[in-house]
Amino acid sequence: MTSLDRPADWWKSAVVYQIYPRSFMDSNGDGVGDIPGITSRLDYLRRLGIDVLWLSPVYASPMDDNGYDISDYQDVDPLFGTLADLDALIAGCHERGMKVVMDLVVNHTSDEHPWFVESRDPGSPKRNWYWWRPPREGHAGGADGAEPTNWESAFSGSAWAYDERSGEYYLHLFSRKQPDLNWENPEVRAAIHEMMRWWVARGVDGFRMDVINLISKQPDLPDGRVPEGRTYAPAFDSVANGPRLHEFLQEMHREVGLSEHGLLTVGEMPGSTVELARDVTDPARNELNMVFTFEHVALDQDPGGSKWELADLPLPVLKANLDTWQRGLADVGWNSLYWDNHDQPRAVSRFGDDSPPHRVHSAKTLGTVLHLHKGTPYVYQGEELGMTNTYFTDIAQYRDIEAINHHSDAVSLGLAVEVVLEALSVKGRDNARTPMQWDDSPHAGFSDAEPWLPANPNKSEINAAAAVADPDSVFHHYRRLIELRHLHPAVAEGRFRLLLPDDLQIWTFTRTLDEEALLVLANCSSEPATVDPGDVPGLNGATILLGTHEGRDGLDLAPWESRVYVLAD
Ligand code: TEU
Repeated sequence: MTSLDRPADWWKSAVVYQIYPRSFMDSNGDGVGDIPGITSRLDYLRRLGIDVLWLSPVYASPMDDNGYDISDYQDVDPLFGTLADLDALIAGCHERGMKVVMDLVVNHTSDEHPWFVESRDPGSPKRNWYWWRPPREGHAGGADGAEPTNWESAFSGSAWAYDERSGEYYLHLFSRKQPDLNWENPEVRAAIHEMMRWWVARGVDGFRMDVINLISKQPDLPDGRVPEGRTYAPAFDSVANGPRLHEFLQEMHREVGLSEHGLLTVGEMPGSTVELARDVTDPARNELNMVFTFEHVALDQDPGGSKWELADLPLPVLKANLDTWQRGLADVGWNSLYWDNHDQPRAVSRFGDDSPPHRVHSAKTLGTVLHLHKGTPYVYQGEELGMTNTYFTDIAQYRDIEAINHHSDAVSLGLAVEVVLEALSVKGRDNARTPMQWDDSPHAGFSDAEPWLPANPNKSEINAAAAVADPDSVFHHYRRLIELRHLHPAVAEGRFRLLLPDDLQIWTFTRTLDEEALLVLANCSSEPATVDPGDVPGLNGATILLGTHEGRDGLDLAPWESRVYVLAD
């Protein structure tokens, strides 16, 4: 793949499909998805019309966090296949005009990565490749409160692990088996740039960068504010968006040739703001193309609370947040657009209505609203089928380290088990990680063997085979949405304007580019809704480009009905 095949800003009119390899397709009957399995399904993805595959990690890993703990960046884990299998997948994509984006997990490695194994030796030149610190002054190593800072890991407990042998602690913002790399050390940065160039030379078309705004830590490692009733302070508040973040991103851009090679780059940035995103995605600053903000996926929780403290999400709040990002990056930078991924619950269960009468329409309408915003849309595997949460009822059903650690931590702090399980059932990451539902066979066509996580029983109704065969399915609606983006420049580049911001049911906005003006009119509620003619200018004489309810038009909208209009000149 040459830069010819990656014209400038190609990713602005592209749609990205995220694959979680463990759960997409198993080709060797071990119950775990793999790379040859993905390759066997490329024609399905081609039919959907997506332009890019984002692969969650497939690198060598002890799988403490399902691959986000890497022990060799330049090899594929045997669970997923071989480097040759990956080359075949990349070639298969390129033959079909699709590109491949790899997951770059360089805020931390696995504790089984040779770099860290060496770093454990206090005398090793690799000691300063990680964050080693002595116990807090006046405390004996390993004692309560002896951790160098009061930070909490994202997976519960302290973010520091004590190493008896060296008498020091190492930092891990995620699990103990995910020690943070010290990006202050230029040797670390050079090694990562070299590894990225190696993948570019293998033909990959871009990188999704894991928690990339955590790589620059506040040099004095300040303690954080401990919320009431908690032992530790949320670490992200103390480490996110550090003083050298932009310097490190610009250096990476230069050393790897991110725009020279026309690569798609998107940075996952928990705690990122519009202001930060404007700087990071401003092409004049040579950092990244896009960021993943977490603002819109943190609105259904108590403000200042954790994701487990559930809260209602009135539609105007969600509309306002996406509108803020649309206006914030209207003149500089570029937005990413997503409802879910491998860390978030299923979109239709969270933002739609997954009950049988409304699941299909709400899945379609969520797609319409998101894909007609300005930015690059990301479709998470199964979203194009309207796959739902699984709603586990017992902690024994969970496989995700975040869920398992949160459960034991919360229960040990006295929270009622049923309250913890309720929050896990609607917010747990395993909801996104059940096998892809290809058909209604025992393991949903994902595998011939018992999967690592059981398939959602609703595979009998919700599966790709049925969806592809049904022209009115969520699948074909997503296919038409993607087609719309490829055919109408206004979908990619049109100026965004939100209408009726305070309406509790209606989400409506326009996209305007030169002579073309599009209007999206969506009822995002499970009750009928009506709009006043005055509220939606240009509806008279407008033509429906895509609707969820065949043959309907006018001011009345059925539950979860949406229409995309091209407005008359
Ligand atoms: O996620 C970062 C992150 O912020 C999430 O873990 C978040 O804390 C939570 O799961 C969602 O509320 C990235 C990867 O996407 C995730 O899968 C990894 O577990 C994590 O980094 C560590 O690599």
